[in-house]
Amino acid sequence: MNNDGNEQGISGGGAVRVNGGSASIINNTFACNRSAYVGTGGRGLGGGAIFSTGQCAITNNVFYDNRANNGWSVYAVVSGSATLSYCDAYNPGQSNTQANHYYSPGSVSNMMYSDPLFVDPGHWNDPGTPSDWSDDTWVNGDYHLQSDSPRIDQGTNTNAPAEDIDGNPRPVNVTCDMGAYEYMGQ
Ligand SMILES: [Ca+2]
Ligand SMILES: [Ca+2]
Repeated sequence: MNNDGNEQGISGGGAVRVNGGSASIINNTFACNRSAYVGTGGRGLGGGAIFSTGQCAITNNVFYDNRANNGWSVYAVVSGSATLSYCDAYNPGQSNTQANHYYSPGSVSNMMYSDPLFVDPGHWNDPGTPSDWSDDTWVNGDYHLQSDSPRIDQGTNTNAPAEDIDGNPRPVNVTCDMGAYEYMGQ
């Protein structure tokens, strides 16, 4: 799954909202999703890419430039209910910390917080009104990994889909990459 350029202004979860139950979210690329919810009393929730009230296993994903008041990448409503492993979370020009990207997760392991080096990151065009997202327009990108991407061979093979989003066999070079696209080499 490749989620880019979504906007959610109602209750959080710019790309994915898990309402209770359980979900496995594996080998996705979430880019430039935005959750702008501000609730009663101005208290915003968040989850720029994922907002969950259930049990989530979140593995081998790349989160890039997702925005929210809390949990730029993931907001877990039930404290400790998200198991995060082998993911990269990066917002250009921001302080890329676990606390900024993941609100109230459970276990967090094998995480990275640096530029995944996409071929061409998509972006929002803003006509000079940065506080208003409603007038921005989305420009598609190319989320294949560059040859020197630090996300190549950094995922886990456990439970990873046997094909990437292009239908190519995964893994290449023994170990799965993070994100929706396995790097195919030359
Ligand atoms: Ca704007
Ligand atoms: Ca690989």
